[in-house]
Amino acid sequence: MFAIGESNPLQYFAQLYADPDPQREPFSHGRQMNCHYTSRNTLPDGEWANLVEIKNTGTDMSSTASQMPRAVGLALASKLFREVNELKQFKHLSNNGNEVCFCTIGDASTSEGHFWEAVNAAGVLQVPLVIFVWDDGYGISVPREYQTTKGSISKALKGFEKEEGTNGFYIAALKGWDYMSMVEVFNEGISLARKPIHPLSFTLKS
Ligand SMILES: Cc1ncc(C[n+]2csc(CCOP(=O)(O)OP(=O)(O)O)c2C)c(N)n1
Ligand SMILES: [Mg+2]
Repeated sequence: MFAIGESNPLQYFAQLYADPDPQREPFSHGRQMNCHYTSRNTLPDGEWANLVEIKNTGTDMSSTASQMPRAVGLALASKLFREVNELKQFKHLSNNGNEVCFCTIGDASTSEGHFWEAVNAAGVLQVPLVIFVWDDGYGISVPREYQTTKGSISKALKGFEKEEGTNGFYIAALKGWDYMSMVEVFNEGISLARKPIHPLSFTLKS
């Protein structure tokens, strides 16, 4: 968030010390723990901001994996903007559904029910969602082998993998310490997610 100019050290410490001042702590006004960022999607008068021109971040929440159903919803919104003609007029909310939702989660948090509901729904709906599991081998002090079947979330997800003629999704295992190769895989994954796929079609009924 510092690198993309969406936060700064003053805001970081304001959130850490639960500062209620919205100028210093714009993300949650002191209500959340540190590193819970979000971007404002409305203007002071309550109207929608121009979401196409800003970097949009949906806030994390303290219950691990609770971001997952919201990530599916955001990705589904993008798909709807792509496919539903009646939504094309809202040019300030979406660039014709070209957005990809990039969502991150810790390895231990993949044990939560929300995670499994979300990956199943994403595999069926074929929405532009990229899920990045930060696998550091621990959930606080619990080692991965006591937390995840086969000690590997990519192995455990194998049955969800996309095959010729099926839905599902692509799975890639990366080296977390090799930043440049991660960037390459992210680029590839995001391009794949952005490709139009139409296994389900949506129509807006009044
Ligand atoms: C639903 C829920 N249960 C328990 C916790 C307490 N808790 C906070 S972080 C954490 C471990 C998370 O581990 P992991 O997902 O691997 O993320 P990491 O910190 O290792 O990146 C737990 C159990 C929580 N925040 N929410
Ligand atoms: Mg972890």
